[in-house]
Parts: sequence; C-alpha cells; structure tokens
Amino acid sequence: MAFFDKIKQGLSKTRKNISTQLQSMFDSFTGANEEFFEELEETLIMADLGAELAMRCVDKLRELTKQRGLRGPEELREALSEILLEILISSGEGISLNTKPSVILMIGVNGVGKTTTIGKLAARFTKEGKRVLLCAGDTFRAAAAEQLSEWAGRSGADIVRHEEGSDPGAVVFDAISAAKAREVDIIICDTAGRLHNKQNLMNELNKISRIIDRELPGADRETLLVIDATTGQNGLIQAKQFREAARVTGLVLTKLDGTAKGGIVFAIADELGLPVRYVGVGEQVDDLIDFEPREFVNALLR
Ligand SMILES: Nc1nc2c(ncn2[C@@H]2O[C@H](COP(=O)(O)OP(=O)(O)O)[C@@H](O)[C@H]2O)c(=O)[nH]1
Ligand SMILES: [Mg+2]
Repeated sequence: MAFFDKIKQGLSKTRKNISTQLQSMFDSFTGANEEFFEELEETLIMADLGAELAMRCVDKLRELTKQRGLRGPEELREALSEILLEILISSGEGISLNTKPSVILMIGVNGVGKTTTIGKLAARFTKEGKRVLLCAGDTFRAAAAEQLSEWAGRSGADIVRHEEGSDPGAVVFDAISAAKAREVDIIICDTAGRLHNKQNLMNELNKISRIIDRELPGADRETLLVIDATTGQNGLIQAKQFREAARVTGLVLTKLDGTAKGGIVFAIADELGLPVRYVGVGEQVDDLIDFEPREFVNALLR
C-alpha cells in the first residue's frame, strides 16, 4: 500500500471527523465571514485541538485572510494547512541514530503502546539490515518481558531480559555490554510506566539515563515519549509529567486509528514543543508511520 494511502486508512476515523466537517463547511461556503470562522473554531475544538490552540489558529487565519485578501474556499483551506503545518514543523528537527550502537529509550504511561511500538520499530530496523537489541527495562511484571520476547522473535531482534522485579538499571547495563560484544546497531529499551509517583519515576529514569551516559558516551540517543491519542487532553497532562522526569527528544502518538480526534497531534506538539517522530495506526507490525508533518496535514485536510 502506498505510504499516503496507509496514512489515510490509519486515520480514517480522524479524517471522517475533521475532513468531513471541513468539507461540508467549504461546500456551504458563503464567504470568509464571522460565521465561517466561528464554525471553523468549533470544528477544531471538536477535533481535540484544544480551545486555546483552536482560537489561535483561527485568529491567524483571519489575519492571513485580511493580509492576503483570501476569498475562495480553496484559498482558505490552503492557508489553514499552512497554519497547522507550522505548528508541527516548528517543534523540532529529524531523528538521528547514526552511532553504533545508538539507543532509543521508550517511556510513557502504562498501556499507551510502548512495547508494541518497540516491536514495530525492531521489525522495521531489522528489515533495513540493522542489528537490533531489545532491552526489557520494564521489570514490573514478567508479562512485560514476555511480550517483548515475542516481538523480538517476530522481528529477528536479540533481547536482554532479567527476572521480574529486578533492577531496570542492571538490565540496561547488561544490554549495553551485549550490544558492544555483538556489534549491535540499535538498542531499544523498554521501561515501566507504572511507577508510584513522580519522584520515583524521575529516579528510575535518571538512573537508566546515567548508565547510558557512562557506558555509551557520545552515542546517539532518542528518548521517545509515547502518548495514546485516544486519551485526548488527559494524555497530555500525563505526558507533561514524563517530560519533567526525563530529557524527552521526541514523541510517538499511538492508536490514531482509534480516534476521530486527530487534532490531539497538534495540541501535543504545540504544548510540549517536541517533534512527533512516529504515529501508530494499529496493532500489527507495519502499523507504524514515520511522521511527516506535510503528509499528515494533507491527509487530514484533503
Ligand atoms: N489500535 C491500536 N492499538 C495499539 C496501538 N499501539 C498499541 N496498541 C495496543 O495497546 C495495548 C497496550 O500496548 P502495550 O504496547 O502493551 O503498551 P505499554 O504498556 O505502553 O507497553 C495493546 O493491546 C496494543 O496492541 C495502535 O497504534 N493502535
Ligand atoms: Mg509494555
């Protein structure tokens, strides 16, 4: 399936909501008047952009409309794309995983899709001919390492795991040693999201981070915060706690196939000021899309 179709299919619920709404607005377009702008603002709020951001976008559109003398629905749609795109691209640059090994650290609340995303990424990297090692840093439940093992088996990646309840830092240490010995390209490290409180979370993530700093100085590292798109504005609040606990470098938005409110992508990128790296659009191994802001906006608005 072509890349663009894949996004469209994955985002079908979101598209049905935002695109259909906008389409009907543009179909019944009678002019760039207050009624139009108000309806647009409502549509964006319904799509989970958040009231403040929706207002900002519409104000900007009013401004552009005046400045450029925009008239037709197509011109307005184009200007809106531009505004939405700006939110996504101003939040950061591309991913860089060039050292050998490099490290991806996956963090986020329990159940958001960390382990699944790791599995999808592992499959993708091994397919590219890279050597991948998974690190079972979620030692809270035996089932977590079990689930990661299954993904390792499926994708042809190696895995380092310890017993349930063991120190995640020790697993990370062992994974790094193994990676050095086996000439691994990418270590992908799972973590537990089920921690008692923020201090606890911070300590745990700091410890893992220090071990990576010490054992792999100079290695490229991405710390990806995973957010479940179906939790909407609520997920955003949790995300902020994680961002305070770790040096997050990028975002993964999962379950976009399960929500009509894809506007959350804009709210999150805007609020956290972090680039979205990947989006999850299903539970299968290839249901992961490299996030391309332009393609994403086009998929929503066209
Ligand atoms: N529909 C859908 N389900 C997903 C996606 N990503 C993960 N899941 C499901 O979400 C549930 C929790 O995922 P898991 O990876 O175990 O979350 P973790 O606790 O953060 O490691 C599982 O049932 C996954 O199959 C996605 O992009 N779309
Ligand atoms: Mg997990």
